[in-house]
Amino acid sequence: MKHLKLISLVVLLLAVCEHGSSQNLKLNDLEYFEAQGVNILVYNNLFTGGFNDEKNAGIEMIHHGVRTAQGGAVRLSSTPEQWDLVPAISSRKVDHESKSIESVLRYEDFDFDSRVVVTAKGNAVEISVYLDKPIPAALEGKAGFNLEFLPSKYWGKTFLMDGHSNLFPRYVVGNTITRPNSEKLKQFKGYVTSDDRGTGRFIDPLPLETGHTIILAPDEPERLVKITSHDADLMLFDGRVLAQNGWFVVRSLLPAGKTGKVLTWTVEPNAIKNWVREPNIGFSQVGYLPSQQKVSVIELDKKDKPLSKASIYKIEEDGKTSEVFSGNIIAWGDYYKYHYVKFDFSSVNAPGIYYIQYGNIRTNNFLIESNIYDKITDATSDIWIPIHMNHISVNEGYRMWHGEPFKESYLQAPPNTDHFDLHAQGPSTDTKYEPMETIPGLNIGGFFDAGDFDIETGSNIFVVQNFVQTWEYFKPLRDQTFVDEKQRYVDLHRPDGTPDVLQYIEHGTLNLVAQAEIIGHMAQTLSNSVLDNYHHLGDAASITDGLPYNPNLGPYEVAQDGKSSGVKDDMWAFTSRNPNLDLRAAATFAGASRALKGYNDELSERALVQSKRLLKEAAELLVNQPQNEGRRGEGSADVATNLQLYITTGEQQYVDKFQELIWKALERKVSSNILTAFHAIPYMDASFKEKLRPYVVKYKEYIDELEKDNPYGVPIHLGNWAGSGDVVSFGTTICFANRHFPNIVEASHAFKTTNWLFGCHPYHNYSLVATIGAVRPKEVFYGNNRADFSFIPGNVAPGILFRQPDHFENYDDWPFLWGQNEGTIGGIGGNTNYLIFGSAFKNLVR
Ligand SMILES: [Ca+2]
Ligand SMILES: [Ca+2]
Ligand SMILES: [Ca+2]
Repeated sequence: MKHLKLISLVVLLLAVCEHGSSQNLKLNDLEYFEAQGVNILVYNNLFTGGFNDEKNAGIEMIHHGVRTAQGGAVRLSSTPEQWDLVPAISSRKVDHESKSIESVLRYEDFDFDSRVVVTAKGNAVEISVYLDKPIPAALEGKAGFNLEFLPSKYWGKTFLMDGHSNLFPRYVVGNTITRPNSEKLKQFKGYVTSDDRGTGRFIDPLPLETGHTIILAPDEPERLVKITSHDADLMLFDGRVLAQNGWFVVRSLLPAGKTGKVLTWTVEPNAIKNWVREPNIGFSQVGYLPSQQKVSVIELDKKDKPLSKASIYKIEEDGKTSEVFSGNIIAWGDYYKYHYVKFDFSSVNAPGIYYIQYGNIRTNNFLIESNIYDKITDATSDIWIPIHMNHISVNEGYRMWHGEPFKESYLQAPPNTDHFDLHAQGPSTDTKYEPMETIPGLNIGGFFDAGDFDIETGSNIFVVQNFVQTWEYFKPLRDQTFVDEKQRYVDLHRPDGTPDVLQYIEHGTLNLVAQAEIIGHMAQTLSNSVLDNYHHLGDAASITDGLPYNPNLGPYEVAQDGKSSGVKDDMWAFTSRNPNLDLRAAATFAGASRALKGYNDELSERALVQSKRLLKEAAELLVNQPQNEGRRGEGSADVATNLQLYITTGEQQYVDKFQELIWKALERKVSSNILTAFHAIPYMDASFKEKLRPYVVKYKEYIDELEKDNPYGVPIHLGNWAGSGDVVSFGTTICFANRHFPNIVEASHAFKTTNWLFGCHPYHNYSLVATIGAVRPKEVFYGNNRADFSFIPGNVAPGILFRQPDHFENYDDWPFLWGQNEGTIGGIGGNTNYLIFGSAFKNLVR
């Protein structure tokens, strides 16, 4: 007995030691610091140019499963904004022996290098900044070390600065001063994020508190972090004072005139003892058809021990619940950070209200019913899409979503202009308009691009194409929207006798035809000319003053007749001619002309005229511009364009070109090109379909491969914009594959897309489509109402964003990360693509 006791004491001691050491941060093989419940990443994700500061880079902390801190770096302001300068990480050295990561941060504009060394010290990291040369004079009092904390995880919680207690504010009520613009550092490419209203001064936030030790959230163990610096003041700022997407910033200035180790912080995140992340039980929030396969994918902490069984409970009419099914948990395996198991409850097929019980976790309720998918596109078609109609007012009940935007039309963008939304005006205007001259008449029709308000011509072409395709394949007669182009007024939930999709085709075509007629070809974009109204949040009609810019007036001055102003707020038309864009427009105009015939004959005719003209001119331009030859016919869009041109004109040259391109494209990548081939089937002879068959077999192999790639069996995109769009395309492709080749591709695969979109995915189990999902859709999206922490119904979020090296996330209390929460109108991830998927899927279910 004594002997036994001794052994158990040793076991106990070992367990204690192991537990104690598990709280120490280790530098793991993925090159970040790790303890159970704490990950500290050191430039695993880098700051990028272009849209800059997406709050996704720098030194980051994933604290009990949530990425709560990022942006750790030498920064040049107290509360860096999206277009403030970011450092390049010119080197990064990982030293497992000394448990440290050393990086060089460089600001090219100031020839300024600093070295940031992060070293594990027990349960903390020490962050030190080294300088070989003193900071440049221009950066004295400006260069500092910052670390940013996610407001939605800290507001309402407390912090202690040198023992003095305080609350993180729910909303910013700022302490700011203004200083002369001469003291402000340049922003990215010289852009300016705010309009100083002629004061010549910029806003400089003051710290909420200053001290040497800050303890964040001592009242919330999951969020508790202690930061200490003996050699510098720690200041706490609220970045929301300058921009709604700002974070709480802890900052220390770097000392002037010093070299060597100039700053040291100790950052000690609390790790909850024996913390294990709660299982994420993925299932379709929209529910299931009685007959369909029903599989929950459960995401588990690798330290979690999977249970052997889970249950389904039914909710009866009297409110009582009873277990109706208990089934085995089947292991799938590891995928990045977590372990995945599956729970198949397909045998539960009686209509009713249910929930899943896994251990002591009870999910919210879901339905099994034959009509659950009937309404999956209604919010998108009735609400999201009309709210994104430009150059028109949109009303809903008592609420005006927006007034009529951009009444002053657009100015000709001057030559050689770079644009913050990734466009450029080339060396000439390619139009009859003088630089900065108003181009009247462009303020008609079209759709807002996304969370911003510009007309992206390329994506508006997709949009009209998608509507035409929806109309021609599915003829949706749904009419819930009043659209009056003469009144320039849209009223939601007011049927007007015309199918809404036809009105959306009309609205999109009106802008594209106006571009072709007025400019002579397609503009790249109609977009903001100044950054300070590009990030606009609020009514689109208030982005500009509605008055054309008059250079004879002073800044902010309005002409006596009230018809022009000196405010430089007019949007610009970027008009460099791109014959490939013109070709795509020509194809789309032809489709729009077909759809509009009998509804708006005049517009149908104008679209056809422009289609023929652009087709002819673009073809000539492409022949005469050898530099374009390489581009022509290379991309997937060109394959689709040639198909559309053939459908429209019936001309042999287009079908020849299409035939030449499609097989090459399928050889290159079957998964991204086969949908175009399916769309061709009705227009080709039987041999085309036969020739396609082996590629469909290959596509089926791709579908099967995905089952091994990840536990959800869908294509998971790991880029900077999350991949709902790919999952939607995947579902659409399956629907059409099943339509043409039912013996090769079974309809059941299409449910992988609905499952993913409606809740069966990593990180959380909320539906990624705003308001779709009986009980728990996501609550916040990056729409143009994001400052209200809200959503526009029917929006599809890009969703589950991957952060290097192993983290998936989707914030549902913080809308401002576009890569996870924005919705777009066209393009790959566009909500009009979801309309096609939903229509095709409902057809398949029927
Ligand atoms: Ca845009
Ligand atoms: Ca209507
Ligand atoms: Ca104006």
